Amino acid sequence: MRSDTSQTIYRNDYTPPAYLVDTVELGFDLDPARTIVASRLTMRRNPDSERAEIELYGENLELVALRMNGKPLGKRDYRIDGNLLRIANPPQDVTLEIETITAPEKNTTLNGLYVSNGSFFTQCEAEGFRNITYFPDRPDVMAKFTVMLRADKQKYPVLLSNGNLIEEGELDDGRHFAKWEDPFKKPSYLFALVAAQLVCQEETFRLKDGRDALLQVWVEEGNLDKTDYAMQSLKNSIRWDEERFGLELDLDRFMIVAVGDFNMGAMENKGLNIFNTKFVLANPRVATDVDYAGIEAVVGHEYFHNWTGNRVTCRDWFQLSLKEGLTVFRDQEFSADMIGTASGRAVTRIEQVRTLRQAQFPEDAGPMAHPVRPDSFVEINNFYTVTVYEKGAEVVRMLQTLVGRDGFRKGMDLYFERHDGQAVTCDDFRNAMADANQRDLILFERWYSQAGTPIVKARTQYDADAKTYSITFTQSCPATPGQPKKLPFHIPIAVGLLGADGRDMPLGQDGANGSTAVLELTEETQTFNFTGVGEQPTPSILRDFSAPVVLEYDYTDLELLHLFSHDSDPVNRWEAGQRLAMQRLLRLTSAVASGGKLELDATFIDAMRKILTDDGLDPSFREQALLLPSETMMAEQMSVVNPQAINAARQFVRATIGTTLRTELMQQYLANMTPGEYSPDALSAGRRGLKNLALSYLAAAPDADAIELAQAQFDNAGNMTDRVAALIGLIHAGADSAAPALQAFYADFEKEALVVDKWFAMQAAAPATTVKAVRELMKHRAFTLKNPNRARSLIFSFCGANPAQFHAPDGSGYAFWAEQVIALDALNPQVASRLARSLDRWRRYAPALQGQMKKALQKVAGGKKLSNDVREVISKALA
Ligand code: 0A1
Ligand code: ZN
Repeated sequence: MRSDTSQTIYRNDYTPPAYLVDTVELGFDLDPARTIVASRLTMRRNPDSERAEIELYGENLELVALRMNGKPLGKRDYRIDGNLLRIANPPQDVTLEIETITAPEKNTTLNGLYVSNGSFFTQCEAEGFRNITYFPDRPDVMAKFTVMLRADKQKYPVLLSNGNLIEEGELDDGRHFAKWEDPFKKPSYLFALVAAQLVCQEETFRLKDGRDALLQVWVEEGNLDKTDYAMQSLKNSIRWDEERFGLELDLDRFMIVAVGDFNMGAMENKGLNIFNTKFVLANPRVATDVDYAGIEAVVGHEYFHNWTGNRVTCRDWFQLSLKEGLTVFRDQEFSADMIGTASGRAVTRIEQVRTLRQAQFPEDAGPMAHPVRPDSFVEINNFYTVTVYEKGAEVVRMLQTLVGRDGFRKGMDLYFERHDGQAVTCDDFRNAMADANQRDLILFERWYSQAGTPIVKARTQYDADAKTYSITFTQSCPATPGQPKKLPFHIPIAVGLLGADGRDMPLGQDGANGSTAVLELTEETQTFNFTGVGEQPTPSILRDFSAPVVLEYDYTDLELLHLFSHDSDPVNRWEAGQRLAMQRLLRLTSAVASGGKLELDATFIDAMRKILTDDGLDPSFREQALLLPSETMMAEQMSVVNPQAINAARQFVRATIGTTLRTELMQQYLANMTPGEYSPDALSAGRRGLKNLALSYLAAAPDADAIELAQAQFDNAGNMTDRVAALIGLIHAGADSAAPALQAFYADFEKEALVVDKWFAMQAAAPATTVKAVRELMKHRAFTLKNPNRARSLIFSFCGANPAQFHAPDGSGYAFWAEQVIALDALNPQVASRLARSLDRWRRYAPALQGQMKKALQKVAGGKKLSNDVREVISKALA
């Protein structure tokens, strides 16, 4: 039974719950076909509500019994309307007893209680708990949970839930039980249970206040050799939160459980984090440097939610960024601090900027554009977006820039002092920051309420006689759905001025400290003056990417080259290189389209050579500086997107770099080998990154030497990072040895699901892989749509990471996409709905492609049993 609940929900319609829940006792008799859930709720009227009605949400449940204060309720005592069960005019204090039945083995949505590889898991955010039992399933209802689990002991030896284990024992018929109690009140979306055949790595860890906590990482038996890094990351996270924010683990026990079927990355359930295996399992044989970094970030992220999300939670789902933006910011800072070095910090910042441009800016300019705090939604699961997460983190970062690092800490302290144990709003967070720092942050609210990426245009003027330099900024923001006009944003713009010698000039400007000034733009147009400027400077604007905006400034090539060589701010140094590259890539794209001659100037090549060979720079920074803007980023710069021309232009630049810098690339390849035992530390990973980028440029202009190099690396690789890089090199070079290498790779790793995912993903993204080839790969025995990681590895990778093939002029890519969205939707709407977003930007393509895309969108829209998830995305795309 899928109830029709496809109405739009508005933020302004929020009303407090009529009844609050103090305690929840849950009893589970776990059975894959028929799980019986008994719930006992103690409830009381909410003094802050006028309404006298109990409202419980329930979906896909069989209601067996309902009792209020001991008396069975009959059909006349309550109403069920779609997913809402209402009891009118109940007494002041109520004890409800509810018995329901669900069939976890039939649940392919991975939302609520489900079975993965024979074991039970739950996923309750955002509204999954209502698939387990009837409950006021909204985040502002916080209650204390006690959970009794009963299950077959042999099949499910491990029984876990939130909080502390208070009792366990045997039952009849080979069953056993475990009783768990969570001492903290929490919203239902943080509930979790696991009943499984798992083993754990565990450790006791001394907290700052002297208490000992038990830390556990639970995995399937064969994976116990892959838990070290997750455990280490967990310990680092606990220490970091104690030191940076004075926040301690509030439980005696903290568990991480890995599951192979999971819709997202991981989930911060109180004391029982459930993770996609992708973000837990690692050893050098199966995981890449990127995987290791992902594990550190996600383990940190979920752990940090314990305070930003769990102790202080969201009043309603429109406030999602309250916990997500803040927690992403915290995990970003954690990862940066773990690296330690200044340029390592900058590299993490550069990667964040890349994600914003690659994914968030396009979202903010497309049909699903929404504010960091949305005003409405049909399906909340569609709003776990890069805007809520990554732009949300940028908004928090700007607050830190405005009030300073110490001021930010004061604001956080006040936030917890005021709101611990509460469900609150984004305004509450901003007010804590403002009040702790006596700052006016009223205008700053617009970052939460207005969608779209602001455009900041800069003009500069130098007066040699007066030795003054002025920068005039003008801001605007494109219209987004439902928001035709925008008001000015409060934008912190960090600025430095470089002299001809490449050094920072001391800044004579109010508020400047040292060589970088944070200018606060709050109006549409504002001019800032610098005094005592002895020579015409080169402006370095938006240092450290101080705001998520598009900066337009007419830099000359000479100025960009100057910044690329000298800017003391590594992020802007990188940015100058990106601008140089982007100008050329766009010019070449037009040349490809018009059949013009393709040429790359020596100036650009020389600049790349200089960075590549500058041994004074960290390898990881050099890698970033040499990476070209992606095809998606290029597409965002064009008024009419031509995917094949973009691809050809970018390939031309890559091949030209590969040819003209051959000697230097080879030198760097050899100089950055990391012999000896593998270590995922930032320095070694940076060296591997630069070495493998060199390899990829060499393979972009393949000669026998390059192919031999890739083959040798593939054959001798001592870790997955090098193995994958070599294999991609062979595939992209179109080498004859690519097919046997792929075969060997599969044979070596067929038992490692996460590596098989890589095997599919590499092929899906390869330039020569056509729609037809993807359809063939779908027939492979290891392929299944039911496992989200597997579906993502092949289908999402093709639709997202292979634009030239996906946008095949005959529309075959789109027809494939429509089929897969429909097929996935029947199994798992959340996953289908993410794939449905692939055509968000369809209106920006040439008319012929647009027509094909529209047809595919309409085909999906015509689907009879479409989920709310997919329907919302598709109807917004077509609107
Ligand atoms: N809160 C989790 C993300 C998450 C969201 C929804 C999920 O299921 C629909 C699962 C996880 C996080 O931010 O890590
Ligand atoms: Zn999160």
